[in-house]
Amino acid sequence: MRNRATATRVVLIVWIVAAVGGDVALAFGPIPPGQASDLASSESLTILLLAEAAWPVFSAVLAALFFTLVVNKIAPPTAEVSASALRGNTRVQTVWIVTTLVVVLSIAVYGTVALAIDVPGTGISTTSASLPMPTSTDQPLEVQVIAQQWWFTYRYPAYGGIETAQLVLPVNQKIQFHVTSLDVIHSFNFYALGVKADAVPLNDNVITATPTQVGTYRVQCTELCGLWHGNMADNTAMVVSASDFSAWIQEQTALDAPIMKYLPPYSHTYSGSNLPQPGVYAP
Ligand SMILES: [Cu+2]
Repeated sequence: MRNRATATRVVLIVWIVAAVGGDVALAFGPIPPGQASDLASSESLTILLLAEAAWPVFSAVLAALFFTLVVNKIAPPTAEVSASALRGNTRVQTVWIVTTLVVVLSIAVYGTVALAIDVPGTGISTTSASLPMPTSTDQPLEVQVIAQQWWFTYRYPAYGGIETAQLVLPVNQKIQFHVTSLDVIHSFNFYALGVKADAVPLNDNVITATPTQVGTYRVQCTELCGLWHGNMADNTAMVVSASDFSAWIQEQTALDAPIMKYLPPYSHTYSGSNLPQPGVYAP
């Protein structure tokens, strides 16, 4: 019986150390998707908070499992214990109800507030914004993502609607992605920016994020879209300085000049005669 009391205490202490230690480690560990945009940062914060709330519960379950399988085996209780031991045990009931209430209500309040107020980057809408204006950093730069079997192309309506095969974005500029598809359902995933949006034909899916770290990133399709879905990824998406961005835009504008007359006018969705056909480009 004494062994049992000691073992209970040891399991309890190990659980407290694991719960606190794990939560501290989480706070300092790298949490996906990272800090490459305001949206990614807010997603990382949400994941961190959920993990911080879940880890003590998860480690308590492991501790209880250990107690049941090991301690009960080595130092069995003298009398049979059943759930009836909880009846009338006000302390256990209070701790149980208050703890779960606090955990669940905190997560609910945080989630509701984060959704209700426009936390930078969480603004996701399916309504179309008006067509773009020349940009400043507080005014979003519209960038269209056009998915098609099996590649993404991008259009920059603020710069004459040029179309490119590579995604380049200016750092610290609010980007309003408009995601659409020309054929089947795809999904645009710019993981590092925390941006993931379905690309659906005849739909304009809008998601906003401000990239905050210059770098080279991966974008990929995350919706099975046919034979070469697995190849629908690009490791050369870039976030660059404002001056590098305007140099790149100028370069692309020059490259696109000969084919601009074949491009359909910029639109939030493409269909029918507005849908670019390969034959159009034939000389
Ligand atoms: Cu795809």
